[in-house]
Amino acid sequence: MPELTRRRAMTTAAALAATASAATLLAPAAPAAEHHHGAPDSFDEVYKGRRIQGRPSDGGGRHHEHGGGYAVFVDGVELHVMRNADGTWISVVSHYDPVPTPRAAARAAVDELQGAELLPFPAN
Ligand SMILES: [Cu+2]
Repeated sequence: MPELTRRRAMTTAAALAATASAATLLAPAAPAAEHHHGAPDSFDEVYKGRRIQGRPSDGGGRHHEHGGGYAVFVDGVELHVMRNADGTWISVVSHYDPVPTPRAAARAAVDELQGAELLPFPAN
């Protein structure tokens, strides 16, 4: 069962990497977040069988930014999220349903996708 193996691997990695972020170890394509200005903490979990991750990003040219400074991924594909002025968050998948945290936005996206793959947001 690939999902179970994956979950176990994640748990093991998290246990081994007490200080280093497991997300960094498992997602080498993503840049390390070196500084963040009051951004929410990173997260990494399996929600409804899908891996959701979030971490502060320095906007190092990976894609256009709205000043969010925070990157969210669903199964390794970036989910474009935006922070509203009041501190709530939305994503491209649920633009009109603000939620309190990036993790909540990631979970809402998983709910919304209903198992569909997330397509990479077109970079320009
Ligand atoms: Cu955008």
